[in-house]
Amino acid sequence: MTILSLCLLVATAIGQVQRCAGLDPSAEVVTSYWLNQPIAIGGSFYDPADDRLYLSYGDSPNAGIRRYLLDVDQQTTEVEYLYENPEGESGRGLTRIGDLFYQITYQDGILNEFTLGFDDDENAILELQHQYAIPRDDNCVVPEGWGLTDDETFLYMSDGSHHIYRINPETLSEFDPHEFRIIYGADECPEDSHFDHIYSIFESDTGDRMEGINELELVNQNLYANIYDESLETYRVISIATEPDSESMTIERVYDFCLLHELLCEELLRAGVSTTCEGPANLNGIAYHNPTNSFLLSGINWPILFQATLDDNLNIQ
Ligand SMILES: [Ca+2]
Repeated sequence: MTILSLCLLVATAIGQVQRCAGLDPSAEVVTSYWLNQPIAIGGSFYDPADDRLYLSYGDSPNAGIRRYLLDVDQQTTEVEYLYENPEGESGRGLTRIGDLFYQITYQDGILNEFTLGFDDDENAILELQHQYAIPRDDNCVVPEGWGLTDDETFLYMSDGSHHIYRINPETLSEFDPHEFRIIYGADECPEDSHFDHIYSIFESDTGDRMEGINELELVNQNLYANIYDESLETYRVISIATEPDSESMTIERVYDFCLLHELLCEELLRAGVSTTCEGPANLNGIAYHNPTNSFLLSGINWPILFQATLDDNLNIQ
């Protein structure tokens, strides 16, 4: 798919779909890539250190972590299989601080910590170093694991509510995964578990809570998040200017990427993969691509990864 054909597809899609108003004027689809196999993406980030896109995916017992090399010319990807989660763990948010990779899992409440290594055949793998419990707040909320990102010091986790939880990785050893597994959903909470900080996210125009905070990406103090709702047709990405220790944060901008789903349908029809344009919907997975100051966006079981610029004035280093 060329940039020109993408432009034509944009025009076609706008004409055909009434409910989709098109891209935010500041957003532009740059290109796209075929994934070799659609997966239920739960979290993603791009690592400039090795020029790879890392994806955490799947529900138990088919969860894991893969990484992809993007072929700009062929608009394809080359995949490496880094880790398979054991049964009981569903892959959600994924990020890296220094040499450590972190994956949050879903309702089992586990934060996995890995280092990158190699197997006997010199294939890259993620080696599990520790498992921690997701810490809980003082009000005895027991969050699920949804999105995960970092600012190179702290982890930031979402749980599908209007909260974002800041976690200091240096305190993770205080959280016992076995304790968490046993009392998940119980009425009593331990007194020694807490988050470093909890943010509440509100809509700027109404002041309402923004529920469904999903996959996260923190870029230069701007926090981006996919928004989930039960309609399974949500394509919104919000941006928030973070203030480190404020208790509440207001959404600065909402990007509607419904057009990406229309582009996806067009490509599936063109490739003969689908004859109905029905199928995968929800946008999920947002990763900042440093070399091009753009974002890599995909969805749950989308076979295509889109690359888009969101804002001209991010001025990201
Ligand atoms: Ca991300």
